[in-house]
Amino acid sequence: MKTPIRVAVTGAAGQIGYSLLFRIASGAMFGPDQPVILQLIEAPIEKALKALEGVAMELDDCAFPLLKGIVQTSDPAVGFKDANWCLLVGAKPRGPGMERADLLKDNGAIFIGQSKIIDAVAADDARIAVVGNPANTNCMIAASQAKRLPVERFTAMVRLDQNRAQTQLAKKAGVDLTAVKDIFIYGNHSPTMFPAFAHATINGAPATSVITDSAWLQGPFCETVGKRGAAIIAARGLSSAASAANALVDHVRSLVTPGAIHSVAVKSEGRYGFDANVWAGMPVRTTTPGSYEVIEGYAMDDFAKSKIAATNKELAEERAFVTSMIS
Ligand code: NAX
Repeated sequence: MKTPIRVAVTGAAGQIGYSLLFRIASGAMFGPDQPVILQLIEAPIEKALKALEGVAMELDDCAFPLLKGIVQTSDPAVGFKDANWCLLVGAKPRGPGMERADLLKDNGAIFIGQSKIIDAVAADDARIAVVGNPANTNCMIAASQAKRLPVERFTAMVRLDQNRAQTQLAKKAGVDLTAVKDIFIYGNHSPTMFPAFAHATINGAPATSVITDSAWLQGPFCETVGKRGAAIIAARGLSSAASAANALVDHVRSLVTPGAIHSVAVKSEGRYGFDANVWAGMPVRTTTPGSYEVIEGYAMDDFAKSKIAATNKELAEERAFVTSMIS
């Protein structure tokens, strides 16, 4: 039997957690022959820990053959101990009347604390994937605290946006979803993100030669993808959860599958016109399990450049709000 992978998940009793944990335990994230141990971390709140107990009971009741253990804790030092993957889903939500800067600072404190502990106690090969919003900046903050773990191990999720964009292109073209390839998300996981349709292909042809309505691509397409989270809240009364959990399964699965090409928010290092120190969505190719290289060289036209400039501006502003916390 393979050695189990230890997967730490924060916010484990939340909405996303409730869709995510069962997929991990069933083998969807790491494959059908890879055992896992779930290390579930919740905020030190009685109600959350009680709910976590219930989730762990349900995991038990699924009798997943690959699930070799469940840790339940509110202590990150316990939850992140020897973890190979740290999935940072838990975050403070934006409350009524709360300023964006305050949200960034409150979450900054959480991600600084968690990252210091991850850096101290997680496995040597630990990888960190951030979902809790604002995901890109939380990831940047977490990476800023790492002394042992290299920064490229810290990624934030833009895969939900990629999946949304893929579906919208397929619907517009009237083709099967699998016909759409190479649609990548640049920038922030926020309405400013840019789904770079000019590089996408549909049945191997440029998407722009199949969908010739450029006003739709530049307008409603970008808007629908960017504002999809708000549309789900308006319809469901709750934010995206199952699709977000599914996207995290895809994010990690692609990162452990050599050759996979997908969108991930990584340290920009100045690529594609982003500030060097922000975490921005861009295309990557997985090299070895857990490692990737950024795919460079996609040409950007003036429209793409203006979209990237806008999302970069937002990321730079978010970084500026928290600079004093991380320097
Ligand atoms: P919920 O509010 O249902 O769950 C969050 C859970 O995190 C709660 O159970 C809470 O007790 C826990 N938590 C809070 N602080 C914690 C801490 N310091 N340590 C451990 N646990 C902690 O939210 P949910 O719908 O599950 O969403 C989680 C996060 O994902 C939110 O920040 C949300 O905005 C973000 N999202 C990110 C997406 C992305 O694509 N990057 C898409 C979906 C989602 O909106």
